[in-house]
Amino acid sequence: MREVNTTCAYCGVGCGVSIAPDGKGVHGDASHSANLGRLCQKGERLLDTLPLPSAMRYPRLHGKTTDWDSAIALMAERFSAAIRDHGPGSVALYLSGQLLTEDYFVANKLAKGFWGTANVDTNSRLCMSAAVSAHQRAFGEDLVPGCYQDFEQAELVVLVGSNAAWTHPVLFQRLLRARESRGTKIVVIDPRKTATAAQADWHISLSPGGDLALFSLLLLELSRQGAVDPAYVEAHTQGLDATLASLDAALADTGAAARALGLSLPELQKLVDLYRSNKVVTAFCQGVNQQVSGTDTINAIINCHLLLGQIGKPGCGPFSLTGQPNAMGGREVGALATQLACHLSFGDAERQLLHGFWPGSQLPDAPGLTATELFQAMADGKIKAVWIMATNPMVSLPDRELVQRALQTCPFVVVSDITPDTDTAQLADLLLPALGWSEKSGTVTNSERTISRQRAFRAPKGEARADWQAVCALAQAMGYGGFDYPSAAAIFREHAALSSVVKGAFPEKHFDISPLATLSDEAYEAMAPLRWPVGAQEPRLFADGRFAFKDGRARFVPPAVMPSIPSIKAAPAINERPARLTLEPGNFQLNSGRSRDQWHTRSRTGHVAALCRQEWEPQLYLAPKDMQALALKEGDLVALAMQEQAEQADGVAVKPSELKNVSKAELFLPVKKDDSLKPGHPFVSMHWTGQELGSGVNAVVAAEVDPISRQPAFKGQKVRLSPLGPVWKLVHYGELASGQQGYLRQQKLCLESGAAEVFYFPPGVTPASGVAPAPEGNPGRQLKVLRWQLKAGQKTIWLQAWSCGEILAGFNIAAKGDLPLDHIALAAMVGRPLDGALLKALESQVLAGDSPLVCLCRGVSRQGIETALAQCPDGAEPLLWASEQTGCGSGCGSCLGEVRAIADEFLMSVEVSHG
Ligand SMILES: Nc1nc2c(c(=O)[nH]1)N[C@H]1C(S)=C(S)[C@@H](COP(=O)(O)OP(=O)(O)OC[C@H]3O[C@@H](n4cnc5c(=O)[nH]c(N)nc54)[C@H](O)[C@@H]3O)O[C@H]1N2
Ligand SMILES: Nc1nc2c(c(=O)[nH]1)N[C@H]1C(S)=C(S)[C@@H](COP(=O)(O)OP(=O)(O)OC[C@H]3O[C@@H](n4cnc5c(=O)[nH]c(N)nc54)[C@H](O)[C@@H]3O)O[C@H]1N2
Ligand code: SF4
Ligand SMILES: [Mo]
Repeated sequence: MREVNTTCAYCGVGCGVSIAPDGKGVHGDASHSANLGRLCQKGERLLDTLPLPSAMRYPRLHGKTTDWDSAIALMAERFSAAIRDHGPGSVALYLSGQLLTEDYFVANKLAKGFWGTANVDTNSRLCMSAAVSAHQRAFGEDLVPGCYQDFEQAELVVLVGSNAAWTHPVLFQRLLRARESRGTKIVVIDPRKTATAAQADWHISLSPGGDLALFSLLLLELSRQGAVDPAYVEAHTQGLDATLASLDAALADTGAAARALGLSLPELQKLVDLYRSNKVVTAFCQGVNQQVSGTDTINAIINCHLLLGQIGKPGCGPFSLTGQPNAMGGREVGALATQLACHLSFGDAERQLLHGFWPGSQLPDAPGLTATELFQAMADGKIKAVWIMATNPMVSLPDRELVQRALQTCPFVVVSDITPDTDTAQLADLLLPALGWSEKSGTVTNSERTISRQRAFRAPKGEARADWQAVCALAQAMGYGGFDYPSAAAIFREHAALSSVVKGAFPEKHFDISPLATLSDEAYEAMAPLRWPVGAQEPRLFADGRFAFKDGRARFVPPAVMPSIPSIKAAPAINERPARLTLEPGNFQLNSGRSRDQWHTRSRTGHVAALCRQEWEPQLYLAPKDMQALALKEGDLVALAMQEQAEQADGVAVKPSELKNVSKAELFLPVKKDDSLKPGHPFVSMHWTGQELGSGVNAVVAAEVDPISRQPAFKGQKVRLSPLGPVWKLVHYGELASGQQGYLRQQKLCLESGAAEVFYFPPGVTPASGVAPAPEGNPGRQLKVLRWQLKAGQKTIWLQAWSCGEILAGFNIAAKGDLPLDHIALAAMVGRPLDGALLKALESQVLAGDSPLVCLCRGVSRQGIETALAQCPDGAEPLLWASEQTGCGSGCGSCLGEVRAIADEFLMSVEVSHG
């Protein structure tokens, strides 16, 4: 057996990973051009994610196991009937950037080619469609010009609306190393001071939504100050004058416009100087794509690069960071409702070409419904059968309530997933088990156009099938020819052959993988990562200044909607207002995005304890000024609702008595202070689902769409925030039932060992102190109950423990308001003999909050040791001092090594801060 080289399952960096011959080890593939051997935390933990809490092995119809033949026969019947009775517009596919290119290719072929509907959209609509539209408008085709080496060869890298340190970590690490070796400057434009911004040379904390105005101002100033490459503009572009003229009028007062964005004139000038005197890469992601003006903003960025002639050359260019591992592959095969295969559009010649290529096909003559339009049509009863593959729209699409209504209205919902637990799978009529990463085989394309193989290295259990196999089975059952592929390789060859035909007919197109049309099965199996256009020597597109329009010229694109200057007045207004229960709607604009260790709707990462520690539970992060203005303390609960809904309501905060009938579109979140935020712009991680929150974050995010790309503007949702004050929180440890009822929200935590569950209670409601029922399967077991309380400053913490035969069987900890706890340390106490020492340790750990306990014997936490060290007099030996002051290490002494390490670390940090 040999190592298997495959590609990471997560982000669009597309790192190569090598799997040890026994399938038990993973490391970065040093030969892969994307990562050159490096991996991030998520990549390192890939194998840990594979055992799912409940994997899907067999098809299920309305919850009951069925077989594939029956499932496919039923699908053929339902989809055929819908098309026959209601037309091709009544069926749809909703796909995902986590499918392989081969899956995507056949799905698109089935719907667009044979069902005759363009109702094929993908979660890339929520992610990349603004970039797709902007590329098409500027370049004539959806093309990312640069490659990752540009990040290393640039003199300046500007990251706009990208938290790459967390979301594209390996690429960001490449950038940091380049800075070390050659002094690359890094500028981050983000309203939040993210982990990425914290490492930048300059963080521009722009007013949210200000990017279009900023890059428009930059274009104007560059051109006014003569920083133009006239030869380039003259030879390779068109539309500059018209673009400048239209912007001139909108942004006449540069100073006022800059100030409104939160920038001084000298700062704007600094940015102008940086652009005019450096080779610049401008990389952008969801902070730009997920705006109402997303497409215009990307074109504004591209405009600046065209003006400077900084495109198609080493170390410069606009760079769209793709989100998912195969968002790019989906775009290549045309699996968006707004395009056909191979970057074709819906013109007659293009449709003719495809018709000729797929005998018997009938192609739609207009774009289909985009993601949000599709679910609206579904809710309106217009879609009679839908197949959702590798995405969880109940959580990820805007307006969860609408999505739920849509899935409940649609008469036949098929969902293909690797687990039946997702919020979407629970609403399916028919569930199909798909092969997941490690079991499936095919290709993916990353952000820099590199196609790499994903290879199977584990045998699937049960009857899960590759998504392409399920699609082809349905197509054949519906009587369509051309779906009898023997392998993924055969599909890939057809994709490449189509690219060859398209290139022949439209030579101006740049997407070209035609040399791969003749790959043998063996060559496909062995295929090393390669970039398209396949066969080109030059890794960048447009090196020759030729773009994909017939005339070869790139387009300067003026904004379709002129830049609106976001007002920064909202922030002081909140601050001036006296604290009161409900703020008027409109004062809060909710920002949402990714946390470091979780992947999207958590179906692949929420069960790995190590990936859950960074953020145990959903929280609403708030700027300190907002906390103050609303008289909120950390841990207080707030109710969050969409502004639209708030406007209909009477403007009064939820009263506890009304909480029984809370609207679905309301979220209850504890708040956490976050210095990185601007007032008025709270942040929440997008990852939380019905399993943790009883609902998803997008229950309160309706997200207007960008009129050009139809991408939802997730990043700027107007919300109403109603403080509910400190409420009772209870955490239960152990496998027993906690005996709780009447809570507002409950969530199981994912721990390496042991179990824990968190409960939040409505205002005015206290947790039950009843005896926990005996564990299931052991009804006769006698439990002893112990109840007591602890004082932590002003706060009273209630404890209740159950012992069974002198063993601690489980316990509850409850308090009103903030209750930080070290869940790992506490859960580990369950199952130990309940003696005085354990009780003492338990109490100390509770008082230590979420600081881990170091000395178990004396109950001293890391925090306690650090507090003592901070008071250590000069000349005293820190270890001895800490031990004397806290008692740590004076019991069994086994913690002394750890105490010494803390003391050393503490001394180091003191030296660093002094030196
Ligand atoms: N850990 C992790 N990594 C991932 C993923 C994941 O789920 N988890 N998902 C992958 C996918 S599919 C995607 S699309 C990418 C997304 O990668 P990113 O786009 O980097 O991630 P986000 O956190 O969605 O948003 C980025 C930043 O946009 C900022 N922002 C909000 N509003 C504005 C604005 O008006 N202007 C500007 N300039 N910035 C703004 C936010 O504050 C946030 O810091 O991540 C990929 N990588
Ligand atoms: N509020 C807010 N909402 C957002 C965003 C945001 O920033 N803020 N970001 C948006 C963006 S950029 C994105 S990309 C989306 C992501 O949103 P989703 O696509 O909904 O998120 P995932 O959790 O990745 O869903 C993938 C599903 O496919 C399943 N799966 C995994 N592998 C396979 C396979 O091989 N075959 C099949 N059939 N199933 C598989 C997984 O178990 C999971 O249920 O969320 C969007 N929604
Ligand atoms: S950077 Fe992205 S592709 Fe690379 S290992 Fe991390 S998650 Fe995987
Ligand atoms: Mo994404």
